[in-house]
Amino acid sequence: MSETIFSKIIDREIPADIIYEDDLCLAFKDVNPQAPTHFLVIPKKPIPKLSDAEQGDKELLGHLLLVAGQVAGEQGLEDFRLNVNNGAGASQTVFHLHVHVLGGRPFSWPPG
Ligand code: D5M
Repeated sequence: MSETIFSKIIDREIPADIIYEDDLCLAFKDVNPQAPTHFLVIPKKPIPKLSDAEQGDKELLGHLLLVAGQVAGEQGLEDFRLNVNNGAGASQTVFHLHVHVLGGRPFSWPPG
């Protein structure tokens, strides 16, 4: 897979406001926030999009959700929304799997 801007953040080639890191993943503030709190949780493994994940990624995917919830709490969020855009037609622009975590304002349903 070709390198994305998120690989460069993992490799510290470009700066980001990193708020969590472990062996498997990284969380950092979104550069174009859509809510008062908006951060991304990404695997260090370069999976382009959710539909590219395989059975062997099961634990990793669960880990991303657990980290999203944990870091949301650390950021002071009680209510928050997770979002994964899968593919260009779903507004994915960076092809390195990422979970958006948004909070600090009300959210409507269904999403746009
Ligand atoms: O979301 C991709 C998201 O990635 C979008 O909300 C902007 C964010 N982004 C892009 N570049 C950066 C950098 N360098 N730092 C932090 N956040 C970034 P998508 O679901 O693909 O539309």
